[in-house]
Amino acid sequence: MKLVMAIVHDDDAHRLIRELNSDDFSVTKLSSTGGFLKSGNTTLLIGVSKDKVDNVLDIIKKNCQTRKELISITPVTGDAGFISVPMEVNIGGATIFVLDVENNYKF
Ligand code: 2BA
Repeated sequence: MKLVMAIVHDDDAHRLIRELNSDDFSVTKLSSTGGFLKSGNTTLLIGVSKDKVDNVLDIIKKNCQTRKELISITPVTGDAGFISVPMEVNIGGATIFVLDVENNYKF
């Protein structure tokens, strides 16, 4: 068995969960926060048999878009005092980790 851990944009999460559930995949949704942007994102835990991993990855790929966001990085000193410098950040459609599951119990 494998555990697919997918970090996705909040705006994609609802549709993605619906698509996964409609294909009979169980999903646990965790509210998470990106360490860099410090804004909310969604982490999904999906336990699946090894042969279904590609199926899950396809569904995630189809339902998650890449985005660009403008952020202000650490202020620097300018003539008018501290100014913030805008920086464009590419946020991936989904960041995915696939882990081996040693055991899976349900009590
Ligand atoms: P954040 O940490 O808020 O990062 C958001 C986006 O900011 C990242 O998009 C990346 O494009 C950029 N970024 C992150 N760290 C950076 C840095 N030190 N310098 C410049 N730009 C930086 P993604 O790579 O698509 O990541 C989206 C979210 O997925 C991340 O949100 C984080 O919550 C998670 N994530 C990404 N890679 C991870 C990893 N290796 N381990 C754990 N979580 C990860």
